[in-house]
Amino acid sequence: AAKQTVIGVGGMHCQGCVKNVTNVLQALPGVEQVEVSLDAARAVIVHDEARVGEAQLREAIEDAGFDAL
Ligand code: 9UX
Repeated sequence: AAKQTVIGVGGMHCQGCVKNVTNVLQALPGVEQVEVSLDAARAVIVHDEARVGEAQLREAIEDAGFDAL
């Protein structure tokens, strides 16, 4: 089932960071839609929770060098 998860993202300083976070999240199988906001410092992700869970989303953000809050 598709689920929407909101994760705070720390350490983004420009639209390049936004693009980087967006790309690493979109690369995960099961991720269907990603919206990352620099102003709100958060990522809104629609994903198939049977394929990818919140822990993996957080891990991808951290692995890209940002803080999943
Ligand atoms: Mo912007 Mo972010 O120059 O990792 S890309 S600070």
